[in-house]
Amino acid sequence: MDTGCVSLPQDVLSQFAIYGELAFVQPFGSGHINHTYRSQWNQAGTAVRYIHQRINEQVFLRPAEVMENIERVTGHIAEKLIREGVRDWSRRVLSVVPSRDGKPWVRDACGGWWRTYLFIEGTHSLDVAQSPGEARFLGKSVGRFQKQLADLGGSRLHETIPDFHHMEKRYVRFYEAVSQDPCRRVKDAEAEIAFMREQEERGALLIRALKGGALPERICHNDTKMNNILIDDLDKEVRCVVDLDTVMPGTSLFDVGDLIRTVSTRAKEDERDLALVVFDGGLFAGLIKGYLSEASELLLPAEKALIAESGRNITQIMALRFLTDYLEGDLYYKTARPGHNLDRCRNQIALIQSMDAQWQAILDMTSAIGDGNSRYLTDTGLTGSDNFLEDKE
Ligand code: ADP
Ligand code: GN1
Ligand code: MG
Repeated sequence: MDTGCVSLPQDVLSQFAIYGELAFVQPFGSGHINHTYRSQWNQAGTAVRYIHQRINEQVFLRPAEVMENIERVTGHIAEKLIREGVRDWSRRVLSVVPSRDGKPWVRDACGGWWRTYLFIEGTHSLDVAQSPGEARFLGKSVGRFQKQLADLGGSRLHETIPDFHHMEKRYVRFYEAVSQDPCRRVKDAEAEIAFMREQEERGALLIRALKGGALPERICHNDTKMNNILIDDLDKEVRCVVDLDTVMPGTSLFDVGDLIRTVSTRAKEDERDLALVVFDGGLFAGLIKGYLSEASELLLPAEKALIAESGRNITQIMALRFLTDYLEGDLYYKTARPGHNLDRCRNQIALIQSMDAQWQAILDMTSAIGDGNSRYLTDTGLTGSDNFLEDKE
């Protein structure tokens, strides 16, 4: 749910430091949280495009802190890329376009907060991965993102959504929704509620390891689902990780976990035909290979040991969040049809069940990749993994 001006007001656009004549502006992307638009301008005969977003204040209670984090993070990465001599650096990190009075946002007449980024041309994002090679690029990009931020100096980043991946607190809210049942929907979700109850103890593993100090706190993205990663239209390599609202302290495992959740299946997150929601070993292997090729030097053994578990864990927290939102009356995620959140929850549960059916093989594959031995695997026992074995470097 959201309040304020949802369409992009002209007077907001005119307050950003953008020059030229506006050609058009239209809604853009398939994100669940912010309101996103793309505009095109004529700047002395050249068409230039921008992304504008109204920050969802229901979700991000302190937009100024979100923008402070984003400016620090993008500034740090840009500086690094320029130092390294990367010529197309402005396609590899988001660039915040300030307001005419130098702020990273503009407020609208309803009090809403808007920001603008340069549109990264010649890229697209995907909701499902097509091949192990593509999965490898996606994994690589998140490993690189974690490395780029490992040496960010200064104070701790703001927690833009406190306890975002705190499974135990998510369960407290879930149980409240079940007991209060404000929309009388519990009766339609009994099997899913029972499944989530059974999984509660295992689900707490990651957050307990982080809070107990067994896992190091790192700056992470916290929302690395694949449509937050821009892929170059021509060479199909990843150019830029976007949607930086949740970049804040966490564990590296939240990010690799969300990648596993979204990249290791060929089914969309809201696919209703659950027979299609299958964990694909080929995509998974490509992804982990790419991720470790960048992140391996950074990660501690305790983090590496939980990589497979992280995929299951983040899938579980998403199943729980979709189900809670369904029970609460679809207050958080944008929905396009009745029961959309329940469909998403069922989809995520099916993915967990598909992982469980191949669990030992997933663990074996993960450690073989970690040890650099995956090429010796001939029969992995994973669905779709033959693709990976054939996918040469
Ligand atoms: P939400 O928080 O609602 O998910 P995002 O920041 O992810 O919003 O933006 C929605 C979509 O817009 C992304 O999935 C991505 O495909 C696209 N996008 C966002 N920023 C840019 C950009 N600067 N250049 C090109 N595409 C972008
Ligand atoms: C939301 O903003 P978007 O659509 O990239 C959500 C993520 C979920 C994802 C599920 C701030 O991501 O946590 O994993 O939906 N973002 C927020 O698709 O809650
Ligand atoms: Mg997004």
